[in-house]
Amino acid sequence: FNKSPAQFKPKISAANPGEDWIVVRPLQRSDYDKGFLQLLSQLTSVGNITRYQFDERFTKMKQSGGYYVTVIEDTRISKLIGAATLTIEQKFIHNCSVRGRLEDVVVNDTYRGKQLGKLIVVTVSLLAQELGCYKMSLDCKDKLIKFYETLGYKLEPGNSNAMNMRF
Ligand code: 16G
Repeated sequence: FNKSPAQFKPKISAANPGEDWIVVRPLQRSDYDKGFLQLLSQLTSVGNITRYQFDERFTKMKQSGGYYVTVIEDTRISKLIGAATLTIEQKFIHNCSVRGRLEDVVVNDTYRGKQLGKLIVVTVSLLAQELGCYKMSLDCKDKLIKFYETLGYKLEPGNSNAMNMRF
């Protein structure tokens, strides 16, 4: 990271998220009932996932390791209002290092202006650094480039074009 954690100097942090009803924590099984999938559907297509399917996927993620699904809860109403996932890729390069990927970042659009996007992205980015990632990468829409730049992410022209093969 180009910005050390000290340089982020966010007014808000996971430990001090600004309002006492905001809690930042890892995803739990019981979040199936707290609107986790409905939240994700504000990002992209989710489908009709049963509790059983959710449970199986949760178990697989726990067993394989390297998945840090982080959520923000509005504890006044027991609903999730933000989420972001850090996935860890094992590498041989950079001395058997690990690379982080920031995935599935979403904040409920009725909670604008509380800097929750910044809160969850900074939290997960610091976690990646703590876990020894040599870099953290993300894909995003053009309109979000500025947002991620304010948090220390950089475009690397000529070096990091996102390409997909959709199946
Ligand atoms: C965005 C997300 C990515 C997510 C994808 C879903 C971030 C930083 N990027 O690119 O994680 O998986 O959208 O879109 O949150 P898709 O359904 O078109 O793959």
